[in-house]
Amino acid sequence: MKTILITGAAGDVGTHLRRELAGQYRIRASDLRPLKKVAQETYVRADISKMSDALKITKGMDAVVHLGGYSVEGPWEGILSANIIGCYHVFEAARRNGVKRILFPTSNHAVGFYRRDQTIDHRVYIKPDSRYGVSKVFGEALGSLYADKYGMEVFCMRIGNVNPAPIDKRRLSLWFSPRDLAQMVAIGIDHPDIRFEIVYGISANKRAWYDNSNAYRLGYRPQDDSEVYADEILAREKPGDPVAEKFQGGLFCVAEEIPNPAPIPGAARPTSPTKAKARARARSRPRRGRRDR
Ligand code: 15L
Repeated sequence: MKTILITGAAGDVGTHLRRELAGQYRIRASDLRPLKKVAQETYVRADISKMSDALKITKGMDAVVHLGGYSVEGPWEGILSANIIGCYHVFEAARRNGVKRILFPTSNHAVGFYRRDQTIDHRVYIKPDSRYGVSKVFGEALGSLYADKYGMEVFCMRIGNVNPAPIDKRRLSLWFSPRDLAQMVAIGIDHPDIRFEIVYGISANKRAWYDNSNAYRLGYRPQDDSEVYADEILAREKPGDPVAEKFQGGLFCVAEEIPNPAPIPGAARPTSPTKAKARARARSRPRRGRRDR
C-alpha cells in the first residue's frame, strides 16, 4: 500500500478526499488546523510557510497531494505566504526528500477569464481571474519546472467545485463529486506514465466548459453528472453580476476578496491592502465640522 501525504487535509476538499480514499492508501494528513481523523490515518500539524515543516511532512512519502493553502481570492499577504511560498516549500521539500510524484490541485480560476461560451482544453493559455488564480498558475509553472528539470511526476488538476451536490448555475458546469475526485486523485497517484499533466477536476457534467480529453486519455471515467440537479438549481437562480455571469470564473472575476471557507481557528485575519488603504484615507480625512471650529 502506498503512503501519501495530504496537505490542507482539514479543509473541505481534504475532508472529502480522506474519507473517500480511506483504506486505499496509508494517509498522512497535515494541516495547520486540527482535524478529525479518519480510520488509520496519521495527523501531523504543519505550517508549510516554513521549509522545516515541509521537509518533515514530505519525508518517506510515495506521493504528495498538495491541497494546502488559501482556497479563494484574498489578501495578497495570505496568498503569498500560503500559495506561493508554501507551494514552493512543498515542491522543494519533496524533491530533497526524493518524493517523485506530486498532485497539485490547481483551480478553474487559473483560466477563469475564459468566457462561458468557450470550451477550453488543457493546452489553452492561462487566464487567471484573481490573485488566487495567479497563485495557482504559479503552482502549475513550478510543477512544470520540477518535472522538466528534476524528473518529478506532476499531476495538475484544475478543480472546479467539490461538493456533495452542485450549489448554483455556475457550479452545474464545474461540479466535482467527491467520488469522482477520489477516482481522479487515484489516477494521479497510481498511473505509471505521468510526467507533467494538466486535467480538469470536474464530473461528467453536460454543461462543462472543458474538453477534458486529457483526463479521459489517462483513464478517468467520472460517474456523476450535475444535470440531474439542473432544473431545481435553475428555478431558484436569480440573475447575478453581468461580468461574473460572462466569465467562467464567476465572482472571482470581480471580487477583491471572498470569505475564506476554511480560516484557521483563532488566527488574526490579515488586513487586505485595499481595506488598509481605505482605513488610512479615512484617518487622514478632516472630521466633519472641524474647519468651522
Ligand atoms: C476554487 O478554486 C475554490 O478553492 C473553491 O473554494 C470554490 O470557490 C471553487 O474554486 C469555485 O470556483 O467554485
